[in-house]
Amino acid sequence: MSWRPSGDSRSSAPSPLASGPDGGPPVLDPALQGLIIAAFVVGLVGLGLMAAFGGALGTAQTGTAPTTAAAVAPTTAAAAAAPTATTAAAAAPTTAAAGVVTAPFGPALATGTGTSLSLSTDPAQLVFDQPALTVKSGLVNLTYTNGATAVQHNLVLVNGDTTVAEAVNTAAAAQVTRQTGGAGSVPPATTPNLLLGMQMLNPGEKATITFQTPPPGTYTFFCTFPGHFIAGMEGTLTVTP
Ligand SMILES: [Cu+2]
Repeated sequence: MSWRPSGDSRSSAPSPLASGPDGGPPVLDPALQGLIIAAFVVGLVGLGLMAAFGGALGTAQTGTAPTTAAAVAPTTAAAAAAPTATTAAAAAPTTAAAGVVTAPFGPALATGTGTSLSLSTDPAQLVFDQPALTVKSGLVNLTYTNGATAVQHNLVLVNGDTTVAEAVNTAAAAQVTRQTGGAGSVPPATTPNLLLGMQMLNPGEKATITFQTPPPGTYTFFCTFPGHFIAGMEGTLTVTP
């Protein structure tokens, strides 16, 4: 048992026994046994390395999956963020447009072909080109033109006189902070005594409004652009039987 004192058999066993045989045939050549042990150790180490490497590969593959998932997750998040940003970007104009009146409105609004009526504004002064209109009761197709060169105008028809118009104009002025740009100051469609309202027209712009006249009588129309009604931009609509 002296030939195998410990695990350090490769350095001690071969030198004394392999070089100086004492006559008796060795049961097993210590050198060969050392080689076998060495091969066994190498094999174990190899297996250990393979196991470790395989584990590392498994870990690497396992790590690849999360890496892929992590890559997908941000991509998905980015993809989800993109539409959100797009939606937000699209929502901004939509919200702005929603606060700005872009079409005629009011309980008198109607459709069909009726009596043609035209109205415009002075090119420079804050007045209508006609201070008074007269129309037969019924359906009316009003063509309204902003004849100004630099300011916006609109047209609002109310069931009442100047005092009623002033109240509706105040309701319109309250909308300036809610609506954006120069298209503000349009009264809500639900404003009391409002018969017909419309969006702001830019200089030179024209719009055709079809409405059903109220019962025969005298009504007031005016412009709700800030300051225009106060400046005298109003007129009367007389409805005849
Ligand atoms: Cu005006």
